[in-house]
Amino acid sequence: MNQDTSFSIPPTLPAKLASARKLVVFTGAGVSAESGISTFRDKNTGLWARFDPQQLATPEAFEANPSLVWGWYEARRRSIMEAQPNPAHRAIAEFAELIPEVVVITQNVDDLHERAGSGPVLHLHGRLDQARCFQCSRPYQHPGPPSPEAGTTEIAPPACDACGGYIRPGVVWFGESLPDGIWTEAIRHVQDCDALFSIGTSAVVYPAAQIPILALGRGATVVQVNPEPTELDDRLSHNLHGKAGVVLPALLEAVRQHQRQ
Ligand code: BJW
Ligand code: ZN
Repeated sequence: MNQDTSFSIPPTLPAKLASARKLVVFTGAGVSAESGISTFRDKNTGLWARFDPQQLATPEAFEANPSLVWGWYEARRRSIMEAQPNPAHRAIAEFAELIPEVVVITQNVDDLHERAGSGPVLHLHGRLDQARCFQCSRPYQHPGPPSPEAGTTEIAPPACDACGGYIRPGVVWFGESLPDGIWTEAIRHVQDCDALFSIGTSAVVYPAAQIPILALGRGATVVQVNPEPTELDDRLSHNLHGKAGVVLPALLEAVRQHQRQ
Protein backbone atom coordinates (compact mmCIF):
# COMPACT_ATOMS: atom_id res chain seq x y z
CA MET A 1 0.00 0.00 0.00
CA ASN A 2 1.19 3.52 -0.72
CA GLN A 3 1.69 4.91 2.76
CA ASP A 4 1.47 8.50 1.52
CA THR A 5 -2.14 8.08 0.54
CA SER A 6 -3.39 5.46 2.99
CA PHE A 7 -4.82 7.96 5.45
CA SER A 8 -8.33 9.27 5.48
CA ILE A 9 -9.58 12.08 7.68
CA PRO A 10 -12.42 10.84 9.92
CA PRO A 11 -15.59 12.82 9.05
CA THR A 12 -16.09 14.12 12.62
CA LEU A 13 -12.48 15.30 13.08
CA PRO A 14 -12.56 18.68 11.26
CA ALA A 15 -15.51 19.85 13.39
CA LYS A 16 -13.75 18.80 16.62
CA LEU A 17 -10.60 20.67 15.60
CA ALA A 18 -12.50 23.70 14.34
CA SER A 19 -14.07 24.14 17.77
CA ALA A 20 -10.81 23.63 19.70
CA ARG A 21 -9.72 26.53 21.89
CA LYS A 22 -6.16 25.36 22.36
CA LEU A 23 -4.12 22.99 20.19
CA VAL A 24 -0.78 21.49 21.24
CA VAL A 25 1.38 20.21 18.38
CA PHE A 26 3.90 17.66 19.67
CA THR A 27 6.59 16.82 17.11
CA GLY A 28 9.56 14.52 16.61
CA ALA A 29 12.22 13.91 13.99
CA GLY A 30 9.70 12.67 11.40
CA VAL A 31 8.30 16.19 10.91
CA SER A 32 11.71 17.31 9.61
CA ALA A 33 12.41 14.15 7.57
CA GLU A 34 10.95 15.67 4.41
CA SER A 35 13.33 18.62 4.87
CA GLY A 36 16.21 16.15 4.50
CA ILE A 37 17.10 15.84 8.20
CA SER A 38 17.71 12.26 9.38
CA THR A 39 15.45 10.69 12.00
CA PHE A 40 17.03 8.67 14.81
CA ARG A 41 15.42 5.23 14.67
CA ASP A 42 14.72 4.54 10.99
CA LYS A 43 16.17 1.05 10.40
CA ASN A 44 18.26 2.16 7.39
CA THR A 45 18.66 5.93 7.37
CA GLY A 46 18.24 6.78 11.09
CA LEU A 47 21.18 8.31 12.95
CA TRP A 48 21.17 5.47 15.49
CA ALA A 49 21.42 2.92 12.65
CA ARG A 50 24.72 4.50 11.62
CA PHE A 51 26.13 5.89 14.89
CA ASP A 52 26.22 4.58 18.46
CA PRO A 53 24.24 6.92 20.77
CA GLN A 54 26.39 5.82 23.73
CA GLN A 55 29.46 7.23 21.94
CA LEU A 56 27.82 10.51 20.88
CA ALA A 57 24.72 11.46 22.85
CA THR A 58 25.68 11.18 26.52
CA PRO A 59 27.70 13.47 28.84
CA GLU A 60 30.11 10.55 29.37
CA ALA A 61 30.75 10.35 25.61
CA PHE A 62 31.58 14.08 25.48
CA GLU A 63 33.98 13.76 28.42
CA ALA A 64 35.67 10.73 26.79
CA ASN A 65 36.08 12.30 23.32
CA PRO A 66 34.93 15.93 23.04
CA SER A 67 36.32 16.40 19.51
CA LEU A 68 34.48 13.36 18.13
CA VAL A 69 31.19 14.55 19.63
CA TRP A 70 31.64 18.24 18.67
CA GLY A 71 32.60 17.34 15.07
CA TRP A 72 29.53 15.10 14.70
CA TYR A 73 27.16 17.78 16.02
CA GLU A 74 28.78 20.46 13.84
CA ALA A 75 27.96 18.31 10.78
CA ARG A 76 24.36 18.08 11.98
CA ARG A 77 24.25 21.85 12.63
CA ARG A 78 25.27 22.37 9.01
CA SER A 79 22.58 20.04 7.66
CA ILE A 80 19.97 21.98 9.69
CA MET A 81 21.27 25.35 8.41
CA GLU A 82 21.02 24.07 4.83
CA ALA A 83 17.50 22.64 5.31
CA GLN A 84 14.22 24.48 4.68
CA PRO A 85 10.84 24.10 6.43
CA ASN A 86 8.57 21.66 4.58
CA PRO A 87 4.76 21.70 3.99
CA ALA A 88 4.20 20.07 7.42
CA HIS A 89 6.04 22.86 9.30
CA ARG A 90 4.12 25.45 7.26
CA ALA A 91 0.71 23.82 7.81
CA ILE A 92 1.38 23.61 11.57
CA ALA A 93 2.16 27.35 11.63
CA GLU A 94 -1.04 28.07 9.65
CA PHE A 95 -3.23 26.27 12.21
CA ALA A 96 -2.75 29.43 14.32
CA GLU A 97 -5.10 31.20 11.83
CA LEU A 98 -7.87 28.70 12.65
CA ILE A 99 -7.50 27.91 16.37
CA PRO A 100 -7.16 30.66 19.03
CA GLU A 101 -4.09 29.20 20.77
CA VAL A 102 -1.51 26.87 19.19
CA VAL A 103 1.61 25.77 21.09
CA VAL A 104 4.35 23.66 19.50
CA ILE A 105 6.23 21.28 21.80
CA THR A 106 9.07 19.70 19.85
CA GLN A 107 11.72 17.11 20.61
CA ASN A 108 13.68 18.41 17.62
CA VAL A 109 16.88 20.39 17.98
CA ASP A 110 16.37 22.21 14.65
CA ASP A 111 14.66 25.59 14.24
CA LEU A 112 12.39 24.69 11.30
CA HIS A 113 9.14 25.33 13.22
CA GLU A 114 10.34 28.86 14.03
CA ARG A 115 11.45 29.45 10.45
CA ALA A 116 8.01 28.32 9.23
CA GLY A 117 6.40 30.98 11.45
CA SER A 118 5.26 28.96 14.51
CA GLY A 119 5.40 30.44 17.98
CA PRO A 120 5.66 29.71 20.84
CA VAL A 121 7.90 26.67 20.30
CA LEU A 122 9.12 24.71 23.35
CA HIS A 123 12.26 22.63 22.67
CA LEU A 124 12.24 19.70 25.11
CA HIS A 125 15.65 18.44 23.93
CA GLY A 126 17.34 21.80 23.34
CA ARG A 127 18.53 23.50 20.17
CA LEU A 128 21.66 22.74 18.23
CA ASP A 129 22.36 26.43 17.60
CA GLN A 130 22.30 27.26 21.34
CA ALA A 131 25.59 25.84 22.58
CA ARG A 132 26.86 26.44 26.12
CA CYS A 133 29.82 25.68 28.38
CA PHE A 134 30.00 22.05 29.61
CA GLN A 135 31.36 23.31 32.96
CA CYS A 136 29.69 26.63 33.84
CA SER A 137 26.73 26.58 31.36
CA ARG A 138 27.54 30.07 30.02
CA PRO A 139 25.78 30.48 26.62
CA TYR A 140 28.05 30.42 23.57
CA GLN A 141 27.40 32.25 20.30
CA HIS A 142 28.59 30.33 17.26
CA PRO A 143 30.76 32.78 15.25
CA GLY A 144 29.39 31.46 11.94
CA PRO A 145 28.49 28.32 10.02
CA PRO A 146 30.34 25.06 10.75
CA SER A 147 33.64 24.51 8.96
CA PRO A 148 33.36 22.59 5.67
CA GLU A 149 35.32 19.69 7.17
CA ALA A 150 32.62 19.00 9.78
CA GLY A 151 31.45 15.42 9.33
CA THR A 152 34.70 14.24 7.82
CA THR A 153 36.94 14.68 10.85
CA GLU A 154 36.97 15.32 14.59
CA ILE A 155 36.84 19.03 15.56
CA ALA A 156 38.02 20.37 18.93
CA PRO A 157 35.25 22.27 20.73
CA PRO A 158 35.86 25.98 21.41
CA ALA A 159 36.84 27.08 24.93
CA CYS A 160 34.53 29.02 27.25
CA ASP A 161 35.45 32.73 27.68
CA ALA A 162 34.50 32.60 31.35
CA CYS A 163 36.11 29.40 32.66
CA GLY A 164 38.08 27.84 29.80
CA GLY A 165 35.88 24.71 29.83
CA TYR A 166 34.75 22.99 26.65
CA ILE A 167 31.72 24.33 24.78
CA ARG A 168 29.11 21.60 24.30
CA PRO A 169 26.15 21.31 21.87
CA GLY A 170 22.92 22.83 23.19
CA VAL A 171 21.03 19.53 23.24
CA VAL A 172 19.71 17.16 25.93
CA TRP A 173 21.66 13.91 26.05
CA PHE A 174 20.48 10.61 27.51
CA GLY A 175 20.48 10.74 31.30
CA GLU A 176 20.24 14.54 31.40
CA SER A 177 17.33 16.60 32.70
CA LEU A 178 15.23 18.63 30.31
CA PRO A 179 15.99 22.40 30.18
CA ASP A 180 14.95 24.34 33.30
CA GLY A 181 11.27 25.12 33.34
CA ILE A 182 10.54 23.81 29.83
CA TRP A 183 9.07 20.49 30.97
CA THR A 184 6.82 22.23 33.54
CA GLU A 185 5.66 24.72 30.94
CA ALA A 186 4.99 21.94 28.41
CA ILE A 187 2.89 19.98 30.92
CA ARG A 188 0.94 23.13 31.80
CA HIS A 189 -0.01 23.58 28.13
CA VAL A 190 -0.96 19.91 27.68
CA GLN A 191 -3.19 19.99 30.76
CA ASP A 192 -4.97 22.95 29.29
CA CYS A 193 -5.42 21.80 25.66
CA ASP A 194 -8.48 20.33 24.00
CA ALA A 195 -6.65 18.92 20.95
CA LEU A 196 -3.14 17.51 20.47
CA PHE A 197 -1.29 16.33 17.36
CA SER A 198 1.56 13.83 17.83
CA ILE A 199 3.56 14.05 14.62
CA GLY A 200 6.62 12.13 13.44
CA THR A 201 7.72 10.64 16.73
CA SER A 202 8.28 7.01 17.70
CA ALA A 203 7.20 8.03 21.24
CA VAL A 204 9.82 5.91 22.96
CA VAL A 205 11.94 8.57 24.66
CA TYR A 206 10.85 9.67 28.14
CA PRO A 207 9.65 11.90 29.67
CA ALA A 208 8.61 13.44 26.28
CA ALA A 209 6.58 10.34 25.31
CA GLN A 210 4.21 11.01 28.22
CA ILE A 211 2.84 14.09 26.47
CA PRO A 212 0.22 12.43 24.20
CA ILE A 213 -0.77 10.09 27.08
CA LEU A 214 -1.33 13.06 29.39
CA ALA A 215 -3.48 14.75 26.72
CA LEU A 216 -5.56 11.56 26.36
CA GLY A 217 -5.97 11.45 30.13
CA ARG A 218 -7.47 14.92 30.16
CA GLY A 219 -9.94 14.00 27.41
CA ALA A 220 -8.33 15.96 24.56
CA THR A 221 -8.78 14.91 20.92
CA VAL A 222 -5.40 13.29 20.13
CA VAL A 223 -4.39 12.79 16.49
CA GLN A 224 -1.25 10.89 15.49
CA VAL A 225 0.45 11.48 12.11
CA ASN A 226 3.05 8.89 11.16
CA PRO A 227 3.60 6.56 8.18
CA GLU A 228 4.67 3.76 10.55
CA PRO A 229 3.04 2.16 13.59
CA THR A 230 4.14 3.50 17.00
CA GLU A 231 3.74 2.69 20.69
CA LEU A 232 0.68 4.94 20.73
CA ASP A 233 -1.39 3.24 17.99
CA ASP A 234 -3.49 1.09 20.30
CA ARG A 235 -4.37 3.98 22.58
CA LEU A 236 -5.48 6.53 19.96
CA SER A 237 -8.67 6.72 17.98
CA HIS A 238 -7.24 9.07 15.33
CA ASN A 239 -4.23 7.54 13.56
CA LEU A 240 -3.45 9.21 10.24
CA HIS A 241 -0.94 6.90 8.55
CA GLY A 242 0.98 9.04 6.10
CA LYS A 243 3.82 11.50 5.74
CA ALA A 244 3.51 14.70 7.74
CA GLY A 245 4.09 16.85 4.65
CA VAL A 246 1.05 15.28 2.98
CA VAL A 247 -1.30 14.74 5.95
CA LEU A 248 -0.93 18.12 7.70
CA PRO A 249 -1.82 20.30 4.67
CA ALA A 250 -4.85 18.02 4.02
CA LEU A 251 -5.97 18.28 7.65
CA LEU A 252 -5.51 22.06 7.61
CA GLU A 253 -7.62 22.32 4.47
CA ALA A 254 -10.35 20.08 5.96
CA VAL A 255 -10.62 22.31 9.05
CA ARG A 256 -10.63 25.45 6.86
CA GLN A 257 -13.45 24.02 4.75
CA HIS A 258 -15.46 23.15 7.85
CA GLN A 259 -15.08 26.70 9.18
CA ARG A 260 -16.23 28.15 5.84
CA GLN A 261 -19.49 26.11 5.93
C1 BJW B 1 7.64 10.37 9.87
C2 BJW B 1 8.11 10.71 8.61
C3 BJW B 1 7.35 11.64 7.88
C4 BJW B 1 9.51 9.33 9.47
N1 BJW B 1 6.23 12.12 8.41
N2 BJW B 1 6.52 10.87 10.37
C5 BJW B 1 11.42 5.70 31.46
C6 BJW B 1 11.51 4.43 30.90
C7 BJW B 1 12.67 4.03 30.21
C8 BJW B 1 13.75 4.90 30.07
C9 BJW B 1 13.65 6.16 30.62
C10 BJW B 1 12.51 6.56 31.30
N3 BJW B 1 12.68 7.84 31.72
C11 BJW B 1 13.89 8.27 31.29
C12 BJW B 1 14.51 7.27 30.63
C13 BJW B 1 15.87 7.35 29.99
C14 BJW B 1 15.87 8.03 28.64
C15 BJW B 1 14.91 7.29 27.70
O1 BJW B 1 13.80 7.67 27.46
N4 BJW B 1 15.37 6.19 27.13
C16 BJW B 1 14.53 5.39 26.21
C17 BJW B 1 15.10 5.52 24.79
C18 BJW B 1 14.50 3.98 26.70
N5 BJW B 1 15.50 9.43 28.78
C19 BJW B 1 16.37 10.37 29.14
O2 BJW B 1 17.51 10.08 29.45
C20 BJW B 1 15.87 11.80 29.19
N6 BJW B 1 16.20 12.44 30.42
C21 BJW B 1 15.53 12.19 31.57
O3 BJW B 1 14.62 11.37 31.59
O4 BJW B 1 15.90 12.96 32.64
C22 BJW B 1 15.13 12.87 33.88
C23 BJW B 1 13.87 13.73 33.87
C24 BJW B 1 12.65 13.14 34.20
C25 BJW B 1 11.47 13.92 34.23
C26 BJW B 1 11.53 15.27 33.92
C27 BJW B 1 12.75 15.85 33.60
C28 BJW B 1 13.92 15.05 33.56
C29 BJW B 1 16.58 12.63 28.13
C30 BJW B 1 16.28 12.17 26.76
C31 BJW B 1 17.12 12.94 25.74
C32 BJW B 1 16.91 12.41 24.34
N7 BJW B 1 17.93 12.91 23.51
C33 BJW B 1 17.86 12.63 22.08
C34 BJW B 1 19.14 13.18 21.44
C35 BJW B 1 19.10 14.71 21.42
C36 BJW B 1 20.38 15.27 20.92
C37 BJW B 1 20.61 14.97 19.48
O5 BJW B 1 19.84 15.46 18.61
O6 BJW B 1 21.56 14.24 19.21
O7 BJW B 1 16.70 13.26 21.52
S1 BJW B 1 17.63 10.91 21.68
C38 BJW B 1 16.63 11.21 20.26
O8 BJW B 1 15.33 10.62 20.49
C39 BJW B 1 16.42 12.73 20.20
C40 BJW B 1 14.95 12.82 19.88
O9 BJW B 1 14.44 14.09 20.24
C41 BJW B 1 14.37 11.67 20.65
C42 BJW B 1 13.03 11.21 20.17
O10 BJW B 1 13.13 10.69 18.87
P1 BJW B 1 11.97 10.93 17.79
O11 BJW B 1 11.87 12.37 17.50
O12 BJW B 1 10.74 10.23 18.22
O13 BJW B 1 12.61 10.28 16.49
P2 BJW B 1 12.58 8.73 16.01
O14 BJW B 1 13.64 8.57 15.00
O15 BJW B 1 12.58 7.80 17.17
O16 BJW B 1 11.15 8.58 15.33
C43 BJW B 1 10.85 9.27 14.13
C44 BJW B 1 9.41 8.93 13.73
O17 BJW B 1 9.08 9.69 12.58
C45 BJW B 1 9.20 7.45 13.37
O18 BJW B 1 8.06 6.96 14.06
C46 BJW B 1 8.95 7.48 11.85
O19 BJW B 1 8.04 6.48 11.42
C47 BJW B 1 8.36 8.85 11.69
N8 BJW B 1 8.53 9.43 10.35
N9 BJW B 1 9.27 10.01 8.34
C48 BJW B 1 5.84 11.69 9.63
N10 BJW B 1 7.74 12.02 6.60
ZN1 ZN C 1 32.48 28.03 31.26
